[in-house]
Amino acid sequence: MSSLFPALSPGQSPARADGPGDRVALRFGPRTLTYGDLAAAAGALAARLQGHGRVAVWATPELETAVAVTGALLAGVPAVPLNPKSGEKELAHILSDSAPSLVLAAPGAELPAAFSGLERMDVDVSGTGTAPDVPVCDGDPALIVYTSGTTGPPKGAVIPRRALASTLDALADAWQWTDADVLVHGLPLFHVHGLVLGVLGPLRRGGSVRHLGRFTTEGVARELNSGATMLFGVPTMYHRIAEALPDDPELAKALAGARLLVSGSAALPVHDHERIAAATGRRVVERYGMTETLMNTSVRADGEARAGTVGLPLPGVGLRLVEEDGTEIAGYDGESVGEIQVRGPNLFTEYLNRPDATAAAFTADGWFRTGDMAVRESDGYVRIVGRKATDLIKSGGYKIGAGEIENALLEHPGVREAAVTGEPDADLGERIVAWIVPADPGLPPSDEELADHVARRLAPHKRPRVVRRLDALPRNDMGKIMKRALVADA
Ligand code: MCA
Ligand code: AMP
Repeated sequence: MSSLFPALSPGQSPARADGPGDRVALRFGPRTLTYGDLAAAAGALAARLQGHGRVAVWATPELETAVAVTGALLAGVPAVPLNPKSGEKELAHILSDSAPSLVLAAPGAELPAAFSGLERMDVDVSGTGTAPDVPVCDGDPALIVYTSGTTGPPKGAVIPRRALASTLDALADAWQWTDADVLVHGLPLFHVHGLVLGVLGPLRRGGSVRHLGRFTTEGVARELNSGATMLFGVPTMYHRIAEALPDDPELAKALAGARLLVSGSAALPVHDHERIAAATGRRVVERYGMTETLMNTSVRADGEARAGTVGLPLPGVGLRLVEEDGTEIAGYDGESVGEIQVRGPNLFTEYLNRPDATAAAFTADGWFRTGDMAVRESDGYVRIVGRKATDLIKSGGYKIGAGEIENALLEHPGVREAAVTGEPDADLGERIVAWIVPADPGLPPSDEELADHVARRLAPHKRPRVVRRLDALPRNDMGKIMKRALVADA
């Protein structure tokens, strides 16, 4: 197949007056790499990675992560991005499930004990070398990204090279995304949004990305006011922007001057969309995706950004709404709710080591079941109205399985029973609520202790923000916890 990154191939860089190799590809704080630098550093790394099966990447929000993943892709070696804040249980699971042959990390990065025994390779962003000419097929695995389900530990979605290429090219078409674009974002680099769209996207276009290290409204304003053209964020980030806008004229000016503001990973509340539009004259464009499918729909740059809608299926993506009994909903009536099912070159190939889960994720005729419920408006726009599984929580744009947190809570000696739900939160979309029955009612574990316990075992973003203590959990005749009763009583 053709190269994932034409701008990194010798002699094929986009023809621009400023010389292709001298153009800035990546900027993380004060550190930058031009396309020439990146070709040399990722090329050198790719040469060192030859012959490796699968490599883990300690995905800190730094240049090294971008070089590591680019180098692995140039070498045809699948990369497994890891959350550098993953707790011991989560990390142990991902490492044993994905069985990487080494871990790539920034020099000086401290790796937890879970890595002992695994070879470490430091990423040298000033390395010089040439990527080997390796034969790759478009169905070859490019990334393995771990994603939570309702129960059990996260599953590794195997994302092929063709999915990266097709989703990024479809977005280029929808967003008129070119090598002239300079993207700003502060998203984490161990998920599809920040890594695939936010780093590999600009590199595939031959444009640039400025990563903020961590999201702040000040950083967004500074970059959009000094040459950046696009912003990517999760709704929590746009909520914080909407909150800051009334007192921040620099931020309002920055957003007003941007070419494109894009939100995804969760629903952008209509209130935040409208507040941003009123303060800046700009409407945020929503796109809808999933780790397993990359991007499915988007509002186009030249289309109408209607609050609460995620636009039209992207080029190449087949999308249908299906009723509970499998009947397809043909009409675009804005009312009939069905599950979104998709197919196309943007899809993952399998869950690593989980043929059962892979089979269950697809219909007999090959469509992927997203679990998201939607309607289609008269012009075909998709409006997402909910999710099939109440045990999946979207908090800060992260998908979090209730079962995973319940299992972690039950491992705490002070917890006898546990149930986890999500409840509406203006900032996070949903916040994680832990309902627990203490082992000793006279000495219940504190909120902080349980939050720390989950953060240490799984990840900080999976920690409960609220803990409620009960004498017993409501159960039906079969002994199953009735979560709806919990939420109703709150
Ligand atoms: C707090 N912290 C703790 C604890 N309490 N650490 C350990 N133990 C504790 N008990 C730390 C956190 O680690 C963090 O550290 C800091 O306190 C703040 O944490 P938190 O409140 O959770 O974060 P926040 O500031 O509220 O973060 C909001 C956020 C974040 C920036 C919007 O949620 C975020 O980055 N979301 C992006 C999610 C995303 O990219 N999803 C894409 C997946 P420190 O201060 O050091 O950070 S979905 C996807 O990819 C699909 C394809 C799609 O459609 O996009
Ligand atoms: P993840 O599995 O973490 O990749 O998250 C994918 C899920 O995020 C989807 O199944 C949707 O539920 C949700 N999602 C992503 N983008 C949007 C959006 N623009 N609006 C509503 N939900 C979204």
